[in-house]
Amino acid sequence: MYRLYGVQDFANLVVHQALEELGVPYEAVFLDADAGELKSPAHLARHPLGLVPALETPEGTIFETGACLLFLGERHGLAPAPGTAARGAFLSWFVFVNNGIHTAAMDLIHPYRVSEAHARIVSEAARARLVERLATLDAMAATRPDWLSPEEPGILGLYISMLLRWLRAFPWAPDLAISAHDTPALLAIARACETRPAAIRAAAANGLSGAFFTQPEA
Ligand SMILES: N[C@@H](CCC(=O)N[C@@H](CS)C(=O)NCC(=O)O)C(=O)O
Repeated sequence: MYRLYGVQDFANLVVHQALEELGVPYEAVFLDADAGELKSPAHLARHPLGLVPALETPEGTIFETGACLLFLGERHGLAPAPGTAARGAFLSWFVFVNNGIHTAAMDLIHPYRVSEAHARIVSEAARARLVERLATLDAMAATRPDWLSPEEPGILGLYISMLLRWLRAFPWAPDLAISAHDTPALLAIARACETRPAAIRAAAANGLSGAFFTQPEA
């Protein structure tokens, strides 16, 4: 039995969708960030930085979105298994998304964390990096590897889809938003993901409906 700790529509969304797609037993626990529950001793014991997601597993609690997804992927599927021919390529692109796109998305959305005085410049620079990296990712996705295609659900497609939601819905300034429609191969994956019953169920638990990945409302 897994227990996923999160806040509605935070990064736990994608872990929630993976758990639901895998059909493994889990419980989702939503914390109240405004009430300080992320910084409570109980949550700090799960996540040293007091962030989400944190995933309680039979072997202990793990944190970081990428770690939670890779852990579930190794155990249950939705990714090439360790030791298979596709694992190396899959890992390369997964880490690229986690390290190159997720982190840049944070700067697009929360540039004041880098510099309050230069928030616009930080967000614009992040946007430029994201546009370039998304084009690279889109070109790869257009080759439709088994582990990243609209036909097959997977942890990488779900992860990319959630990030596309954020880039469109939550940039620091509205004119810096990035549309999934600029990256057709990624758009096709996000469209497929947002119509899967499992992803819809998890999205609903996070208060989301409609085209929550491709046409999100902030
Ligand atoms: N690199 C971390 C980032 C975690 C993170 O920043 N989570 C955000 C939600 S998307 C959070 O918990 N924010 C609450 C806060 O900043 O207090 C991961 O991928 O898990």
